[in-house]
This record gives sequence, C-alpha cells and structure tokens, in this order.
Amino acid sequence: MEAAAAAAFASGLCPSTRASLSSSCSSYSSSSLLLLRDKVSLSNCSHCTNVKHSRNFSVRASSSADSVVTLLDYGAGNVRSVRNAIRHLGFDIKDVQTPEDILNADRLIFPGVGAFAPAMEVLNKTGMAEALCSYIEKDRPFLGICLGLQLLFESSEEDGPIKGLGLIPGTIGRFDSSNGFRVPHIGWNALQVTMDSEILEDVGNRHVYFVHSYRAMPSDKNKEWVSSTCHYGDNFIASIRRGNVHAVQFHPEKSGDVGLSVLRRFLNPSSNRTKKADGGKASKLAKRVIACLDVRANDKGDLVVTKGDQYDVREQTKEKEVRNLGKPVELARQYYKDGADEISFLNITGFRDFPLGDLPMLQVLRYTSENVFVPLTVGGGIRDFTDSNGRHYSSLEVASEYFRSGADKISIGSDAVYAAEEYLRTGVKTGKSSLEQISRVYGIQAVVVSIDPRRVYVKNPNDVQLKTIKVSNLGPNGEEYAWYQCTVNGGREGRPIGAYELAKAVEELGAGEILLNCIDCDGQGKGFDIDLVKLISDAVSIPVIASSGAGAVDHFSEVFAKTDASAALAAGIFHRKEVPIQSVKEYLLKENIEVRI
Ligand code: 1PR
Repeated sequence: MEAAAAAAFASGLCPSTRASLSSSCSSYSSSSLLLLRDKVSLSNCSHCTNVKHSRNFSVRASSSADSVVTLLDYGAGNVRSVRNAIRHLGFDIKDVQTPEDILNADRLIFPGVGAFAPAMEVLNKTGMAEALCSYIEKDRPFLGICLGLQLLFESSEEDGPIKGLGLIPGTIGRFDSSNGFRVPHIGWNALQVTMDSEILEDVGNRHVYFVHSYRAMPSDKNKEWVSSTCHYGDNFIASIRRGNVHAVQFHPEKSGDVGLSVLRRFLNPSSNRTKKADGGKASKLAKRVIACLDVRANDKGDLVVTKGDQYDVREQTKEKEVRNLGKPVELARQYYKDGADEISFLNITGFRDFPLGDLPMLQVLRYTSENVFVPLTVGGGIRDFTDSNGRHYSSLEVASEYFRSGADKISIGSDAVYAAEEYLRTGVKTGKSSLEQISRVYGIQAVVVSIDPRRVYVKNPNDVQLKTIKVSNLGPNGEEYAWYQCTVNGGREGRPIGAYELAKAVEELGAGEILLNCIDCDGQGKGFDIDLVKLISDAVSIPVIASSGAGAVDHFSEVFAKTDASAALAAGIFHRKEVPIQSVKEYLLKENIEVRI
C-alpha cells in the first residue's frame, strides 16, 4: 500500500476509533496485539496461521437490548448511509473501538469501504482481523457489505496479491473489461439466488445496487458459502451465507426499499415470517435514470436548486436573480420516492468558493442521506485549496468531508481538466492530481469526472488536431464536423482539450465514471447530444452518464438505443414537473429497455 493512502486511510478513522488507537497503529501492533493474540482462538482462520493460541477469547451473549447493532467502521468512506439505514429501521449503533467490542457484539455489521490492502492493514494492525475471524467462526450474527464480503476471502488481486481473512476459499479478482462490460460494475442488477437465505427473501426478481471493480467467483471450494450470484460478464458471488454469517457484494443501504428489507431481515430475523419474494422482472444490469440538482446560494445567501439554459442560471428579468426551483433536501427526497436510481448534487459555484466553507452543502448531504437510500453523488470545488489564513486543504480532505457527510461518489470538473491537460502534455502520471489521489484512497468507483463541453463546428476535420466527428445536424454555416471543447469554471472558460481526449485521459488517471454534460443542449429540452454520447461511450470502458437536453420520455429511450450510455441524467424536466421519473421508466420498459421499478 502506498504511504499516502495508508496515512489518509488511518487519518480517516472515525474519531472514536482513532482515539482508541491513539497509542498509534504501529506501537499498538507490538505489545497490545501480542496480549490480544494470546487470548484469541482462531482454528480455521488462515489469516492467523502463524499465531499461537493459548486459550479461547470467550464470546459472551450480551445482555444489551435487542435494538443495538455493533458497527465496524474504520473510516474509509461513506458509512453514514449504513448508519442512517440502521437507525431508520429503529436500531441503535454501537461503534467498534476495540477488538473486544467485536467479540462481545450481539450482531455485527461490517460495511467495508475503500480498497482491500489498506482495509486489511488497518484490521491487522488493530487486532480487529483476529477478532473478526473468531467472531465469525463462532457463527455469531454477521453481515459484511461489499469489501466486507471480499475481505472474508483468502486473498485479493487488488494492488496485490494481498492476504485476506482467509475464511472463505477463493481470490478476489478484477472484472474483465475486454469482453465489452464496463468496469467498474456500477448500477442496479439482478440476483440469482442459489441457496435459501432469509435476508434475501424480499429481493425476488428485483434489482439491487452494486458498485465495485473486483469480485469473488464461485467455485467447488466455496460453493457451500454462496447464496446468490449476479451476472455481469461472468457469474460472480453476490452474497454468501453460512449459519448466521452473511455478506453481500451489493449495497443494501443504497438499494432503496429492497435493500432496507435485506437489512431488516438481518437485524430482526423474526420479521422473516412474511415470505414474499414476489414480482419484479430484473434480469440484468438496468439502465439508470438520475435526477440532478444544480445547487448554489442565491443572492440572499440561501442554498437553492437552480437550473440554467446553456449554463446561464439567472432569470431573464431586470433583476437577473438566480432561478430558484426548490430546496435541495426536499427535492432529493421527492426524487427518491419517485424512483430516481441515483441523485447528483452539483455545487455549481464550488469552483470559486471553498466547499468546506460551504457548510450548508455538507448539511444538505447529511440531511438527504438520512432517508434517501439510493446513491448520492456530489460535485463542485473538489481541488486543493489554501484559505485566507494560509491553511492548506488537499482535494483529498475536501472529498473525505463529502464522503463523511453522506456522498457515495464525488464528481470532479475543472480540476480533472487541468490534470488531463498535464498528463497529455508530459505523458507522466504524477499521482498528485485530485483525481489520482482520491481514486487511490477511495477506489475508482467513487470518482466521477464531470465534463462540460461545448460544440465547435469545423468545415474540415483536419482544421484541428483534436478528435472531430461528422455531426448529425450541420453547423450554422453548413459545417459537417465538430469537436467538443472542454470548459472549466462552470463553462466560463474554454480549454485547448476535447471531450474525447479528456475522457480517455481521465480514465487512465483513475476516473470510475463520466458524467457527460453538453453546454449546447443544457436546458433546451430537445434531447441528448447523441453524437457526443456515442463518441465518448465508445471511447472509454468506464460507465458514461448522458446528461443535458432531456425534454421528453423518448429522449431517454433514444440515448439508450443509439449509444452505450449506462445512465441518463436530467434536471429541468423533473424540477418543473413536466415528466415524472416514473413515466420515464414506464416508457423505457415499454421500449424493452431494462430499468429498476
Ligand atoms: O468544476 O469541479 O467545481 O465542478 C462544477 C460542477 O458544476 C461541474 O460538474 C459542472 O458541470 C457544474 N456546473 C457548473 N456551472 C454550472 C451551470 O449550470 N452554470 N451545472 C454547472 C452543470 C449541467 C447538468 C445539468 C444537465 C441536465 N449542470 O448537470 O443538470 O445539463 O440539465 P437539463 O436536463 O435541464 O438539460 P468543478
């Protein structure tokens, strides 16, 4: 693991955990860990084969109330959503601060986030790895989520090979993108249930939300553990179950009502009485419909959802006020209820204000994540920043604050353009750009690059050295070709780089997804720029979100039929209540395009 990642990871520990480890991870690992090892019995845990065990560390049946859940949060990403989901279901949370807290838990949830290597390093250094093995081997109620499933396996190829806890045979490997499947696997997919597992009983044929680049594969050696698989390029393990031990590769806390019922059934097994694996027609990865909220302070200083026409968000009146289309938290909740697969907040003046000074934006995320259980993306102002007192904040710190406040993904605009320009100029990946740093620590699946291009028509494709395409509609002077110029600072400044060149460069630098806007189409309601979406989705193997221009349901089916976009994002038609999200989805279903209902 790289030192920077390790430091950031460790510093990301929740305050309580950090405090409990304040003897510092390195000194903790010598004397304290030895004491712990003397106490722990770990018969089959291959992770611990070198450890001599003298006596059992007894696991006591706690007398604490049934409503308490123990949560293992080592601070690497957005665990707020898991916390919110648990609280939403009426349970209290006890945070793990010492390995003993794991051993004494009545039920333990381990929402692994971030990358495999730093997670194992923290678990090893803190003694949590041994405690986890002991707890699981005693068949105590356990639910691992995402990386919390992967860590149970023998090893991972992620920055590896790296040894895992070794409880389940198998190696975690990367999805193969050479067969045309985009990696990371992001979105709502179907499960094939292979073994009775009470926690999955409400899932039936409905979609659940995945976001990952690595996965475990079923084999003869681990088949007794596998409770469901999912098909994406190959058939990977979507969940495991043995006795009271469960783990899921998908995110129940981000899978809407279906996901909440998975958590409920784990937390309260007596709710298993009503068996209703009904309905739903999920069969593969669904196309996503995303609601986008462009947010900024209006002239009175209130944070409002606004919406521009070709990025101009001011009313065409004498006062030129910022267009106000509602309150961010309320609208996000509404869109969640209406069936949005994901919600994006773009802090559109983040490029000029310091986002950590913009506490209302962090509050918006915190409040929204309390009862919106689909993925939240936030963008705007993610870059290094030095405030007026000379205090320097790295882009990683800014992103970390967004993750801690409830974001699942962060979106980088202007700073990604500068990083791509430098990379194309020098051919060197410095590892220092915000994009590289954040994706190294939080994983590429957590990093979106938002592109704000503007069409530039040319008569002859050789007029520019950038990638041009033949356009479907001629330019104002009959031009047949165009390139797409990237902009920064909310479209205010054009840069000498095209969307095509940028997309390819940021994929190499560690972007996990592209949010593809188009200034010409923004707010026009005339449909997505199909030429642009096709150009970019054909150029990269990460998912592409088509954005800008949706005005009717058939615009969504058109972009999915004519391009390989993974998702379509809209703002104006939803804010102005012209087309409900549900109507978009019903129309897509009618057109045989799989969506989550
Ligand atoms: O550069 O890292 O600070 O990020 C700034 C972010 O804010 C970028 O993601 C950029 O796209 C966004 N942004 C900046 N200025 C504006 C603006 O509108 N003046 N909004 C802006 C971009 C575009 C879409 C919009 C779709 C769909 N908004 O997100 O929601 O075009 O709209 P429609 O369905 O109504 O057509 P940084």
